[in-house]
Amino acid sequence: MRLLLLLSVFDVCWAQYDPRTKCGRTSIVHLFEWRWDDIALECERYLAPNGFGGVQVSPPNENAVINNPLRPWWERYQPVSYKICSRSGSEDEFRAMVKRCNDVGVNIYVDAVVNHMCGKDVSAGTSSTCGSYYNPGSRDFPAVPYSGWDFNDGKCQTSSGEIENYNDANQVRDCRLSGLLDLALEKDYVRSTIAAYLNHLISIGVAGFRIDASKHMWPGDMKAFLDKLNNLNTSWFPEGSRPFIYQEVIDLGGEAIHSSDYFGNGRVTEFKYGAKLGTVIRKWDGEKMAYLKNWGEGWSFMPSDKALVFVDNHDNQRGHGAGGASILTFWDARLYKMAVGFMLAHPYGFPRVMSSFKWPRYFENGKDVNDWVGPPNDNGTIKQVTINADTTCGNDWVCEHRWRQIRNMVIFRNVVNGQSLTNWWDNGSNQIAFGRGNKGFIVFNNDDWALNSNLQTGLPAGTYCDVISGDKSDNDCTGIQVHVGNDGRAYFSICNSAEDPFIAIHVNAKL
Ligand code: AAO
Repeated sequence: MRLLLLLSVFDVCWAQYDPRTKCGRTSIVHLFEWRWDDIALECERYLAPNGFGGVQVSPPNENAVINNPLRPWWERYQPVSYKICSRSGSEDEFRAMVKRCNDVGVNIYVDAVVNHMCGKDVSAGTSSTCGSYYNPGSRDFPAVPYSGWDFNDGKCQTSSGEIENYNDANQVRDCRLSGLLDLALEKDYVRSTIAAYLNHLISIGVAGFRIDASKHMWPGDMKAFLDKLNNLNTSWFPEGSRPFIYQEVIDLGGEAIHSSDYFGNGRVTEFKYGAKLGTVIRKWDGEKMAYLKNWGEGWSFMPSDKALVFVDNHDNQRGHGAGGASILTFWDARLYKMAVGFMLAHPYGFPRVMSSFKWPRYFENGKDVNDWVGPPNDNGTIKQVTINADTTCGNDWVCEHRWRQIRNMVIFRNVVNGQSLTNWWDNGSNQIAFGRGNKGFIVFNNDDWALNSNLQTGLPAGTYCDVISGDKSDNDCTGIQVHVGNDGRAYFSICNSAEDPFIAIHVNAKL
């Protein structure tokens, strides 16, 4: 009886930190700005067969249509109602996607924008993705409904009504983030309205939420609406499953608000991860890959079981948010693949892979003047994700998650799941290697000279297919082969000019 009680307490505690992925799947992918129809197809044709655990989707609710600039990606962060009705599709299309993805064991996580409504200076009218009327000037959102009482105008203490100083936690939580009308989450009506929106999504079958701009809400106010959430839909999840919660909090240190303020509510985005990993792999500030030996809490990151990690996100890949110039993206493909490979091989945190669209990046005085450009579209309608003969994507969808090196490391992470980091090796510079128990081993050469080393892999003897340079198909390997001896050692040779200067082997790619 006491054990049972203990177990159930443990279960309750772990609840909102658990992504509830199926079949030992250990990562998710953000399909930024994709249409629901395309996501449904991708779950069936690619994500499930390759072991992806879930998808973070763009905000599904109705938003302000912005025409100046013309349909920027960021208009989706300006809600006008909680109708499921966006450029990605209708509620029916959303429901069909959730069902089709759940049916193949791929979870859907919704980007929930609940800190605010649209910008205060957006004109009143029906320029919205579902045609609902709204009037930001008078704080009127009848399609919710919200009115003046439901916003923080009276509570904010700055003269501009905007966040002016990130060292003042009150401002950050009670004032407007770049003009966005700040909801009064201390009110039960607002909390209940948000919970009703999220519960609607839960009833459809979503598995959890990325909570946008969490830093701008009081953790206690968030807890109040999170406590109102229902358990997940039992058509796909075990009875009593709680929604997975990961909160977007930017904490690079040096501000009033800390990630740890939010641990009680769920996981938190670890922004130091991508900023530091980018610095190391670019070899800036005297950083070396050898220093990654104590990566994770040893780098003063949050505890691993609270962290949601990523190399880049939809903001910092284009200079929004935080992280700065060190952030690696698909634009720096060679280094990016190493960074994502490292993230997926390393046990720290729960990882999210980014999947982007291409835009006409153009720098003026160090700033990308096209950082606003929205997804590939025809007169505003988002373009389909077409698939080329070589399995890459067309129509300017980058589909990093389909790059062989990244897809195979998603699989690697599933294969080594539960194994601790073992057999660390480095040359004191930028050549490193480590294993995950007796299941997998990875070697990087980011130095300006060749790597030629005999290393302990911890793997059973045999011939393995390197999943970075190729694939195992039938009993053949289209890439480099690695021979592990009876003593577990193998000889690795990686030229510094190799297309991808890293090698990864695991027990499911043994020939
Ligand atoms: C748009 C227009 C605005 C206009 C507004 C209203 O661009 O000019 O005023 O509409 O009409 C996205 C876009 C915004 C867009 C918004 C609404 O990024 O450009 O505004 O949609 O359409 C802060 C928040 C963080 C937020 C991030 C962008 O804390 O929550 O800004 N991210 C999320 C979403 C994002 C979205 C929103 C929130 C809003 O992911 O896509 O905005 O829904 C410091 C603070 C950070 C702060 C940054 C940027 O960071 O610490 O908390 O992030 O500043 O303001 C170093 C420091 C680092 C610092 C950074 C930048 O790296 O170490 O701490 O420098 O100074």
